[in-house]
Amino acid sequence: MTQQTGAAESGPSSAATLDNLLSENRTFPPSEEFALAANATQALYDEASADREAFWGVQAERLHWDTRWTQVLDWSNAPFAKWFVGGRLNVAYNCVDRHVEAGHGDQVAIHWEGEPGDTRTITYADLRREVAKTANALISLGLSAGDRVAIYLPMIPEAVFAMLACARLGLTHSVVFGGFSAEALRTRIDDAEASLVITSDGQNRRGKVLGLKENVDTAVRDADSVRNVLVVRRTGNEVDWDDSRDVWWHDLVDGQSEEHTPEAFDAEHPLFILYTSGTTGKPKGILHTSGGYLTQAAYTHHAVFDLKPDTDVYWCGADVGWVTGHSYIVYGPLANRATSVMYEGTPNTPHEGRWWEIVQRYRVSILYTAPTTIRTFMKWGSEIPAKHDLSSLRLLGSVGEPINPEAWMWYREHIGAAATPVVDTWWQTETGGIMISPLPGVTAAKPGSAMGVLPGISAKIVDENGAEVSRGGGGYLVLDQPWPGMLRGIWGDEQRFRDTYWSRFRDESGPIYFAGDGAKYDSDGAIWLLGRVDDVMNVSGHRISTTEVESALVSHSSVAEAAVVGAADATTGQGIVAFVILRGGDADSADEGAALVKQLRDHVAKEIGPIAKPRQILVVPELPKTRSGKIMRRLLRDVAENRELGDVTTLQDSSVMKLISSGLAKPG
Ligand code: 6R9
Repeated sequence: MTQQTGAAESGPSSAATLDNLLSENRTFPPSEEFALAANATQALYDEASADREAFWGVQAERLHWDTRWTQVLDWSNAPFAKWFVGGRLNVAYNCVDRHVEAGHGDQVAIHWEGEPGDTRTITYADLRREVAKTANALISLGLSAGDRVAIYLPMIPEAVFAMLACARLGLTHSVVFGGFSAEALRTRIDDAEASLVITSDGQNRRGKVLGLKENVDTAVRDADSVRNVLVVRRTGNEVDWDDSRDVWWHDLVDGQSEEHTPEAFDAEHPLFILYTSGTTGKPKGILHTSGGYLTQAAYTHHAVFDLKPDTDVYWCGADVGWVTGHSYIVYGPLANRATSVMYEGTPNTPHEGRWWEIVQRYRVSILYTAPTTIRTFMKWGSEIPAKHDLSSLRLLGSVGEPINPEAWMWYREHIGAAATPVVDTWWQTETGGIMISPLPGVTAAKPGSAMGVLPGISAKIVDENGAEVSRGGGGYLVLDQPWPGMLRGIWGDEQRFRDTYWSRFRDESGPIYFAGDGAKYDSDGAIWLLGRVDDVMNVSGHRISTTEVESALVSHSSVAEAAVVGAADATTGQGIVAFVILRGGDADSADEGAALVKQLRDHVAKEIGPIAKPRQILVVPELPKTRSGKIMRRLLRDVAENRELGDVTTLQDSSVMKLISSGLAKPG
């Protein structure tokens, strides 16, 4: 790996812990009872390997198609895939109406719980009405198929109504996480040229009200594309109002007709854009389309989470602002007629047992969350979940970053009564749905491993020349066959799409997809994910690019230069550590220095969002650079993680590291 330029400088720092991981030999097969009743059995692997495309054709039958496809896959124009060619469907009809038509209108779709404790119960019949009304409202605002809509909302049911109303009308939504700043929102609105922004007055966060509408006001100030802002009243705080642009949700949506006839769209009609961090400061608008995406979301949700729609209560603790929320709060579960829990707030408001109270109240049987959340619960102590009745849980899932075996064990033991299967699911915004995961009724899972590729998916680990590594070997994770939920491009940037994902490796049949993750096979052939090999950090499961944070820092007038690394963090997976060189004279005393560091942290939060706030900012006199001027983040990570320095011979000036390390010895 060390011969690769970009990758080597910032490769996964987990080499030391890897040996421990790979000696992990505990395995947890499903109980006989679970295996016997499981949705997915060994037969699924056999069917998929017999004929992959036919297999996906069968999976697509989970959906209602107005017009059946004529060809499962057209890969003739790789890397631009077409799945279910000629097929037509309506995504929202598949997630809502057809369940009502089949007699399940009274089934609860969403048990929603607000942070302050208010609740709403939304049946499939309610959902059908709300989505129809919202769709009619969007029509009345002059929107039509192909237009882009930015959705900037907290975790309230209107977020789901809005997404589904867009899907129903063939509008392409771009959900922007409510924790992002006005600036981040503006970039995303501009890039997609959204004509409508849907937001709320504010959001509840740890018992406080945070303004959302005010961020939108800032973001749309010079956004020519935006004609209207549709505002849900959630928190009741005062908001500025522009009569020519702003519309209250309750004024517009509530009075609409509850009837709306869905139109069928092409399988490749754009469903959504979701922005994710890349290795440059500019986020990438990942584009997903309809038929293939929904097929994979529904199939994986059925097979990996073993959903039994008549009896299960499913809860994915993500936010709709991330891809996990798209595929496993909205599209997958609703396509499968799940009864879900949706929770607005933070896990420790008003107390650290809030999640377990919710599990107990709704008898949640399937829970899906991220390792960072699990580690937080571990830190709070196992006596907290122990006070609640969690006996309804029968399956646990993890996503977002590698899960360390201790966290996996704790999750299974303290949340899953030492009995439930735990599925560690690897996938990305770009993949649309889960790619690598145990099947809960089949796989004997090892704590910390995502185990193997799902039936229908093809992936391997290759060395820098693209040759598959042998058991025990590590390298780069690639996806060597197209899959239905795959991204169809980066919005407005075909070249970046090719360069980022398809230019690194190819095989005899064409380009193959480079995931940007390091991985390793253990001696049994199980897959262990090792983290990103590019300049992307993973903080609490959120992808944040080092460059993005560096750009934010140098946009502050006191900063001359900045280098940012992700350092191992016991709770968040990685923490953001920034090294900054100040412009002369800005922080002459220790007090001034401390005040400035605080200012810088706030500045990053304002530019990107609170999730990008550096854990630590270290003021340094110099940064380590190679002769070609590339910052050696690997060395900075050594410093940030208090390790012996690695090889410094490629440094232009090897005394720099001494300077940095000695500077850090000082308090502050
Ligand atoms: C779904 C999601 C994608 C990146 C991915 C990888 C990391 C996600 C993981 C995992 C190890 C898992 N990642 N799941 N690493 N084990 N089970 O998180 O999408 O936000 O796009 O992040 O997250 O590094 O490349 P996204």
